[in-house]
Amino acid sequence: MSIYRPLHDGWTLTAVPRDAEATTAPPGAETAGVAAAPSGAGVAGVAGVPATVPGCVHTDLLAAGIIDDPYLDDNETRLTWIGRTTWRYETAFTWTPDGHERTDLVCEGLDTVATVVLNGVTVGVTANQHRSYRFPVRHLLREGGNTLTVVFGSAYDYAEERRTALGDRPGAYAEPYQFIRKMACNFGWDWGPTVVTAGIWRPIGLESWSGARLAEVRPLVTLDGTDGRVDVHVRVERTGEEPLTLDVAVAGAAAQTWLAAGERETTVTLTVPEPDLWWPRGYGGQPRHDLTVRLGDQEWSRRIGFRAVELDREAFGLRINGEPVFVRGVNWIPDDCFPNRVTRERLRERLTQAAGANVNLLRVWGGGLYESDDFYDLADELGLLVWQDFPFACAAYPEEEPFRSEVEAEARENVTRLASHPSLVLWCGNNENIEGHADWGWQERLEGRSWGAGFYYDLLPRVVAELDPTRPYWPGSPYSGAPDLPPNDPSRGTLHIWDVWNREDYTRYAAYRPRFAAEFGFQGPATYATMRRAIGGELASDAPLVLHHQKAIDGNDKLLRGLGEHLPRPRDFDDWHYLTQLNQARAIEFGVSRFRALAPHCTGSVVWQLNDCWPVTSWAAVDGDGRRKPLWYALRRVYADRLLAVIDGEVALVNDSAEPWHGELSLVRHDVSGKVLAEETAGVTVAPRSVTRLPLPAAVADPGDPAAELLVARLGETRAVSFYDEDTRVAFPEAAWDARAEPAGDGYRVTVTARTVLRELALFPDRLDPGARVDDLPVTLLPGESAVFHVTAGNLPDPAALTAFPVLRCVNEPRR
Ligand code: BMA
Repeated sequence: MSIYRPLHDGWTLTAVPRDAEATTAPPGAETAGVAAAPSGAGVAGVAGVPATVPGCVHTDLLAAGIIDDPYLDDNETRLTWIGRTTWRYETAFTWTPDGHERTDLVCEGLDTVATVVLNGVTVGVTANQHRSYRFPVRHLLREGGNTLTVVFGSAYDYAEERRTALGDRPGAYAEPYQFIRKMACNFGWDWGPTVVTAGIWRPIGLESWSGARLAEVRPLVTLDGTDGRVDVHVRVERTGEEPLTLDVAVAGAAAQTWLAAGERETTVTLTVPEPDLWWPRGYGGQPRHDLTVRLGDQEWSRRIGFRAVELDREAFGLRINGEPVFVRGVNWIPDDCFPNRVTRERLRERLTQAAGANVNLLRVWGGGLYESDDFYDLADELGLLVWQDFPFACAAYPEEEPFRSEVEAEARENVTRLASHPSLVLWCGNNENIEGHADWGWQERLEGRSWGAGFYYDLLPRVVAELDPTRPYWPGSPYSGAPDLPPNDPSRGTLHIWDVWNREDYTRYAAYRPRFAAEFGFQGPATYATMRRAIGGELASDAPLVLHHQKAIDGNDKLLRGLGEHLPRPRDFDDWHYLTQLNQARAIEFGVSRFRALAPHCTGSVVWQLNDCWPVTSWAAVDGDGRRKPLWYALRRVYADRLLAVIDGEVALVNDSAEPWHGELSLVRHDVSGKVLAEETAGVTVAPRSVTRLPLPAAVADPGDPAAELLVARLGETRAVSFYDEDTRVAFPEAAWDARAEPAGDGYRVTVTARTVLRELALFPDRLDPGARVDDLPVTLLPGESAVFHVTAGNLPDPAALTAFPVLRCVNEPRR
């Protein structure tokens, strides 16, 4: 029986003064000399701090009260020395011989430039956050007391030294993130702070074993007609040459095989007749089966799902089990700058939020990580497809050593580690590096130096083809299908749309006919409660601390410019917050509804971005404290199975469900007082998984006065209200309503009855209680109509505040 013993206790953390580094720092670090020495006295004093493992320096220093929270105010700016310091983690443990032949020190994740020392002997020197390491240490262990030390050199020193040695490479940011195999966005991004971490970020422990060990299991699952097939590739590590017996079983199928002396690898194929298939959500269930591999008393087990993946490379169309799937996706970034804090519970909450917004795919973006096993396991459970970028983003990457070997090793490890997950349907080479090389002037600056092409076009596809031919590989995003084609061509492959947000009004989305929109986004501030928690002092759009939590170039100017003629100019912070959040939601609703209406020419929409890693104004739908912004509610609407949208004189009926959508389509033109001016009805049937576009009949297409009329379209439960002109030109009456709040269930029920038209009535209960949430927002009401909001909250001292400014708002509310 192998024995695993975590080594998570008794750790301390010490800053190593620069003059003491020579003996402890890994090669490279000592030659750098570029790093500014951090304020000497402070660093020297950091010694013997209790440390959490798995964890990182920032969270340890925070827990010890040595630093202020990097996520609050502008504390970030005073903490840059952490990434430029050498850190020593140390623990002592007792050990007694356990009778096994081998004992390995297993490090599941070291961030990043690490020297691992056991009882004074260096057992490993590593520099890749994306890999795990195993060191045989039996010969170094002592009966009784042992010490384990992991010294982390400065990530900056390492990266800057490689940059000097290999020559600089262009990138979207000045930081040297492409010169170290570490989560790139840790060096700061246009939504993330610069908090360059170090630490033992994943579990570490001792594993003892004898004879043989299951070193690697790589199940490749496909369908063979209606049968499920799994090729289980097994690699063992062994100390002797006795024959080994392997037992493999899944869903009632089982096989036994032997490894003869000297053999270390084998493949067992199991066929399961007509298994229930795993489907993405919205297409069927997510049945999973325990796949077990036994070697003696060791057991490896994962839950697999039977499904097949294909990618139509021309359209960039995903087919699962032969069925084309329109991707309703979101981009995923690391959920915390300190990924060791991202627990399974937190991932469950975030992925459930994605599923709750009717999302069916997460794209794990290349500036982040290969995520944890929990992430993919939850995606399997929830039926969320996963597109995984290899971790390269927004820069030219050097292909010279040590990077070539590091990239190959991390790719091999992670392709193997994630092979069992039915949710994982695509490997992608990088984010925007092919585009950067083609379109952002990199070629001149590279002067012939390597930029990553060898990774994206050769190394990575070879690794995927060798280790996991069941999954498609795509060299990058955006990408048009061949290296010589312009990468960001809307008519081919994947497209990133960033002229909207950076320069153009969001109505420009209408000019695009993408085959697959893999990134497009629009910013909005975090929820009020999140901003209030993270930012002390005055909340004003131009307050220095508010601006510190905005990392995009000219971000706040773009937010204001983006309001265009859609919404009025804000007069104060409350307006700014409400209107820019609303505009974010509208912009994305506008884009997504158009892209969905273009199906099947368009095969997917992946909104930038689902989540945030800290409290910030960003493109996210869920903010850094996990609160849902108005965009989240908009995604839920616009990604619903059934979407009704009025687009350019047509009604688009999108039915992305397995059942036909039929009923009576009602189209009513009103004036802003609610009076019916024209009415049309038509019986419609929209076939499953299809889009029907009907021209608006003239009576409802052409308003008498575009500034004073609106159109209500309805089919069954689905209703859409649209105006004939932008809100800033509509002659809205001043909003009037009757509202009451009463306790209900675990919170309050707020009923609002409109006396006038109420344009996008929304409730923001987090203004009163940071824990309060509302079930839906916004809703446009005509006079006489009512809306009922359910607010989940503790005890509010004054529930009536739920019915008043600034909690309850609409676009045409009375001017204060
Ligand atoms: C794309 C992404 C990210 C970035 C986002 C917003 O380029 O790939 O790098 O955060 O746009 O600018």
